[in-house]
Amino acid sequence: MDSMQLSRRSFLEATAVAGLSAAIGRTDGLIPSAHAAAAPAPAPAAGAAAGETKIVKTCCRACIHNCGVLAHVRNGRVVKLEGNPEYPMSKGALCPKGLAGISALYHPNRNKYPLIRVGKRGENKWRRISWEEAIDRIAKKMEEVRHEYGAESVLITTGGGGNPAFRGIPRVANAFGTPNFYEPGCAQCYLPRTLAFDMMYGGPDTSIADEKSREIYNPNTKMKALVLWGTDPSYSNPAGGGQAIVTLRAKGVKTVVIDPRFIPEAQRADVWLPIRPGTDVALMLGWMRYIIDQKIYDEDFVMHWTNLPYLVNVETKMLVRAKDLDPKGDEKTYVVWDKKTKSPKAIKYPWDDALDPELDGEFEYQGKKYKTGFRCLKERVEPWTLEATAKECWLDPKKIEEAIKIYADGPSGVSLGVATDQTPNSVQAAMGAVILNALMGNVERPGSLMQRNPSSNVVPAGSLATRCSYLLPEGQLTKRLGSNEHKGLIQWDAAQPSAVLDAMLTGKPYPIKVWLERSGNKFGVNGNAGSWVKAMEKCDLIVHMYMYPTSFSMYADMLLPATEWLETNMLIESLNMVFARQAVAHVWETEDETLFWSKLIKRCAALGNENAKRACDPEFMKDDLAYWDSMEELLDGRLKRINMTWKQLLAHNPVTYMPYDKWNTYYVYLNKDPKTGLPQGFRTPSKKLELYGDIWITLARTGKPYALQPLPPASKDYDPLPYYLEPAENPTNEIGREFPLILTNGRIPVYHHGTLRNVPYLREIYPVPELWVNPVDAKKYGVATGDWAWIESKRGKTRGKVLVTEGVSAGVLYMERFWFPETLDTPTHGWMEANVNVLTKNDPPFNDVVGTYTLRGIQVRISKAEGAPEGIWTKPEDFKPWLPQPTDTTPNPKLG
Ligand SMILES: Nc1nc2c(c(=O)[nH]1)N[C@H]1C(S)=C(S)[C@@H](COP(=O)(O)OP(=O)(O)OC[C@H]3O[C@@H](n4cnc5c(=O)[nH]c(N)nc54)[C@H](O)[C@@H]3O)O[C@H]1N2
Ligand SMILES: Nc1nc2c(c(=O)[nH]1)N[C@H]1C(S)=C(S)[C@@H](COP(=O)(O)OP(=O)(O)OC[C@H]3O[C@@H](n4cnc5c(=O)[nH]c(N)nc54)[C@H](O)[C@@H]3O)O[C@H]1N2
Ligand code: SF4
Ligand SMILES: [Mo]
Repeated sequence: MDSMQLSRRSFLEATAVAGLSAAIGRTDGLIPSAHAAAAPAPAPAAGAAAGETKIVKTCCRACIHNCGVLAHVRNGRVVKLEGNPEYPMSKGALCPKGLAGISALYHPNRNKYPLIRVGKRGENKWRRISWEEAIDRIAKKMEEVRHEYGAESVLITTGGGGNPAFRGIPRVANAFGTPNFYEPGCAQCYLPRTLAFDMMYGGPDTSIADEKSREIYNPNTKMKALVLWGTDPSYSNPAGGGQAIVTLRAKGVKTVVIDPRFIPEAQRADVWLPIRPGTDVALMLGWMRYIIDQKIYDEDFVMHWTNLPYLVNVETKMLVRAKDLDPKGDEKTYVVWDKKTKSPKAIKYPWDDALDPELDGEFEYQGKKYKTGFRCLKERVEPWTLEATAKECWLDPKKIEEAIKIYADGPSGVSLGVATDQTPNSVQAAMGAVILNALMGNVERPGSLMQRNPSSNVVPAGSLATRCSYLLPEGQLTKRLGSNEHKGLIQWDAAQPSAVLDAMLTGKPYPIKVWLERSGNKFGVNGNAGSWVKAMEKCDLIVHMYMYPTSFSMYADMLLPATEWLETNMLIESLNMVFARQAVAHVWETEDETLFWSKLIKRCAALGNENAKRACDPEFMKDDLAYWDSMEELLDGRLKRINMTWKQLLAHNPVTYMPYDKWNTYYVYLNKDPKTGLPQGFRTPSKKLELYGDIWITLARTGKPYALQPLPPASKDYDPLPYYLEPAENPTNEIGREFPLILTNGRIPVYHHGTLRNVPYLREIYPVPELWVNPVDAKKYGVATGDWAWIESKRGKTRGKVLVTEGVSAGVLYMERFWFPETLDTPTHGWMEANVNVLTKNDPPFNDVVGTYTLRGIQVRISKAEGAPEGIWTKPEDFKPWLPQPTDTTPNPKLG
């Protein structure tokens, strides 16, 4: 990288003058001069004498994590950040994104006031308005659209990565009356895993990057092996996340890494499997086949605690219930094949010693055909010998075998990351991860990753405002775009982005007239980003709430200034502790979005929206909390669950709500259910792990267990077992002839999704996206390290800076998403130059259960480019205008 060759000193010299030049972003162009980058004498922080430094405990939020921070505040200004050693996951570490907090807070190009567009869309000309006027205009337009087209013509979206009010967004949508909410993660991030683990286990998934698999933080873990499947903890975890894995290795834990890219974890792994992108489910089926074939599964656990011995009706694919054998039989009791009597027998929960169930078999009884769940699984994995698997996944069969053997010597666990969520195999991969963990008995025992630890419940799903899908008016759920076909989306109350896009473009089944968007840069994170431009032209009002303008803002009509994390109050739970993120500064007229949404719903209620009125009524909302007038009211409301107030939490910050040893429980399924005296089992219909899931068929047909009302069936049933779908674009089919290389992506440590590309220090480290090319392909396509190359897919063309490396296999390329805040004002609006999401695919095939499209593993071609995209900044001195500026510290009476 060019910038890496410049010394640190030359960078500082180049930027030293920046404090003098109060550069004003274009968004300030029409703001009265009195408000432009003024720097009045700042007020001292409360409780500190002028000049004295006060250290305030807070928590970071520059990514989806919440690492503990000690913020040093002097004269009302944050002057230094360091890690808080009390935070159990990061233990005092902060990563570059967190350390960039000061630059982000005092960035000269923040959104400072609500702005309304005055020029044409894309001209980047704005006029300042008051919050009052902004909320009034938005609410009136929403109500107008509701009357004219229906509430469903309003779309509300957010970002998956990092929005602390995440669950509050579908709540707002439902309170207004629209079923249409989406975020660019969801079916492409985490939902496939939360869904499969919830359906099949009734407990959390094993994503390390989502702070599950908490056994990795247990200093006395009994873990012997860890499989990192499409996850990259060194880059994606709480700060020092790589350290947690290093510590495990130092204790002798062996690791297997399944990743096309030679990430830090791969470098230290016992076995690295550089899998062909998009083929993970084939590899999983291969692992299952080996485990079954070699009989190395935990037979006792599989027999007693999974539903694999239960009988399946071959014709209907449904599990057999006692009532199917005998009309007087129970609907919730399942059936096994009893070896003693050679007949199907209802088996009482949790077990019946009088029976001798067959695990693996196929039977005919009274004219009906039955198989055990185990037999169905065995048949499903039959084609996937080590050789067949290796061929499909571009791996060495011996290495696959070595990896399985490491995993099989448990206790161990498969941690599944986001990689597999980003292909149409998404839910199948997550089902595969449940099955692999369960076959080896790696469930709720010491050293395994699937655990149900208690929670304080003050921040369910990491969000202050809970989801309240019951607020959605009757009949609206069936109108949600895409979620009737892909009913798994209902778990997150979400629409499918591709179906939303279709409605926007065609006006069918109804048009989208208003779009409220609160996250960073949808052009950086949505698949096939370019497909949204035409669709957006059809919206009457597009509002963007964020901390600074992004490419998305250039297509919007109103910009609202959101608070940075150093300006926000929030409750954080980490393991057995609760922390406060507290505002340590406030600049300009930025507002916490949680308050903004509340005001918006209250205004809609005042304009006569009956549905919104219910959401503001404490009698109706009860424990789900009616919309609030201040952050403190909301925070106090949530903290009631641990008998605290926000002020008390701040006085004790952090609090340990349960001793670690009590929190760190195992074998929850064996706890006695006080009502029955029997083990409580898992939170599934059978109380067993549902590895053969007829629940998937029921979901497709009715929306159960997530829909509050029965829904019409999807066009086809979902499969009760994982199946492998070859990537639709692949090197061996027609498209592969034109676009021979496979492109995939994954996290880089210094940015969070589309964020922070405006922070000079981070752009110094990683100024432009690297395109990783294997030496074989570099030679073939005539590119060398440092060259710019064109990358083209069926959908578009963009550039990346070549890094020739054996860190990816021949035939595979790697590049991460990027956009350039410095070219917002050019016709590219910053998102076209070097962005993998110009290339990715958002059309079918989709994952049947949740509608996932393809972000990883698409076909592309490369060729040498003449040079860098025009206008982008690559040298440290280019970033001068963006160094933190002296800033107006505005007291905000609304902050608690
Ligand atoms: N620094 C940083 N941290 C982040 C984020 C960020 O943007 N930046 N985002 C946060 C969010 S929202 C998420 S979802 C998590 C995700 O965090 P992780 O689950 O750890 O996922 P990634 O690092 O995106 O991807 C993991 C690995 O998948 C590899 N990969 C690519 N294609 C394939 C494939 O087909 N199969 C397999 N097996 N591997 C493949 C990539 O090379 C990458 O190393 O990170 C969170 N943390
Ligand atoms: N090609 C490709 N595309 C991808 C992915 C990939 O790996 N490859 N990853 C997908 C995944 S896993 C995800 S989760 C999505 C992420 O997509 P998004 O989440 O939409 O990404 P951003 O808009 O960058 O993230 C929103 C940002 O909002 C910021 N934020 C934090 N707090 C607040 C707040 O209080 N108010 C406001 N207004 N903003 C706040 C955070 O810094 C957060 O990162 O992208 C998806 N897109
Ligand atoms: S990992 Fe980094 S950005 Fe994320 S919360 Fe921790 S310090 Fe902040
Ligand atoms: Mo994500």
